[in-house]
Amino acid sequence: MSSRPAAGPHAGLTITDLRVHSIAIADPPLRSSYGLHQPYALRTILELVSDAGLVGLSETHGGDVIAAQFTQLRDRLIGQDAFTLMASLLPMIDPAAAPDGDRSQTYSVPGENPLDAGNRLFSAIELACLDLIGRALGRPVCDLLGGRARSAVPFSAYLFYKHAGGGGEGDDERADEYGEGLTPEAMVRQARQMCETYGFREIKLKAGVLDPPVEIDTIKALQAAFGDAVPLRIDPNCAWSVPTSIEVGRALYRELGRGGYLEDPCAGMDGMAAVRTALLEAGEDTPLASNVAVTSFADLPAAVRQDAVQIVLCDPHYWGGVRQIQHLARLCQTFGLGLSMHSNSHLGVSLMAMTHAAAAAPHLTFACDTHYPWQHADDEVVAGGRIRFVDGCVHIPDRPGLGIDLDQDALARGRERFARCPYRKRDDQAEMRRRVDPAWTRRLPRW
Ligand code: GKR
Ligand code: MG
Repeated sequence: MSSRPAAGPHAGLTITDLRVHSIAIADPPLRSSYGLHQPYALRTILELVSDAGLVGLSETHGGDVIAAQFTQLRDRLIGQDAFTLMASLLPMIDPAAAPDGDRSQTYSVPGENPLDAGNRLFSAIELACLDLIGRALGRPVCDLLGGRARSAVPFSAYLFYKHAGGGGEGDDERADEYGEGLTPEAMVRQARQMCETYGFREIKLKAGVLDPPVEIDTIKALQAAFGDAVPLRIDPNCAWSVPTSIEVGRALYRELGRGGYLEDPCAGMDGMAAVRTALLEAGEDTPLASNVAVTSFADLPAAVRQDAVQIVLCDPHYWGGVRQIQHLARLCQTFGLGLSMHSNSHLGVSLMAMTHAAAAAPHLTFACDTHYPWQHADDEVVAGGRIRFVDGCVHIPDRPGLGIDLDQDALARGRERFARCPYRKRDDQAEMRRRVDPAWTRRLPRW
């Protein structure tokens, strides 16, 4: 049988090119257990071009390695039909073929486990394909996925302990919008400012940075400031031992128990399971969430068997794309797990991908994470500028595909920034040594 599409108005969308843009965007000095954010975050913007002159967009993490991987893929994509292309790439995300290895703690960049590299490439291409198809059919991406469970997707305020500075370097240094944030009081200020600006109604604190008692005080101060109506979550990215995780979990039972969660307190599935067991034995059912112990479908059976994770943090960039997020949502519902969404420093193309993925996942049980407030308007590559939040939500635009276009001048400036800056991969440890402590090493557990 011929695999050629039948003739018709949208008979096929033949791929004629994949344009890969490595860009750098200013990033403030945010802290985590991985170290310190560099003055620029690296992103990759993809343009998937069809013979009809349509262009599908995508954004994912950046740097030289992934750009080279996309360039290598290019020849496999050219000449294929966007409607059927992803089937030929499916082996890249086959869970049965997922490489074995420790997904929990050994890699140096959060969310970018080398074992899941195939998923990340597949995700980015799938998104560009869907944007392309959406443009051709005149339908939003979430409608191509079977329709939306919601048109407005809620996001959460994402607080970071931070040093003074707004990101960028030299002549390109940016104003420090949020100021230094290294005390509970400063973090309450940061939260107020972010919630007032964006309308967020849930708050996440990136922890694993200061001594646990200070981080406990920060959550307590946030709870006192915002009250019970604003759920709180805390994520130390595995910086704590099992006993410390239990101690913090118990100290924050009241604060996290109201619709919040404890995210990746310690490393590894066994550690997470031990924390869960101890909390339950103490009569405390604070759910544990993860984007470290669980980063792919291959991790789910053990997570469920061991009751190690009660909330999965999906990410359309990492889990094999927006369709896989729908599958994941159904699985989470089946096994009684919650679903939330992870993020990393990103621009508006990623934000819209996250929004469409969340819109098309009926079982999404928390507001999604986003780093978007930390990025600067000057760096946005979306035509028309920054995506708007209304009451903490991003709305699905009434436009085809992802609903956005690229500003080619802004994209060119992003490429120039990438060419100028010395960073070629994210390295929070190197930046921590450069700016804060030359002897600093990531130790797990630190406390
Ligand atoms: O931006 O430093 C950061 C975060 O630590 C990020 O990279 C994590 O992947 O937000 C993420 C998380 O929830 O672990
Ligand atoms: Mg996390």
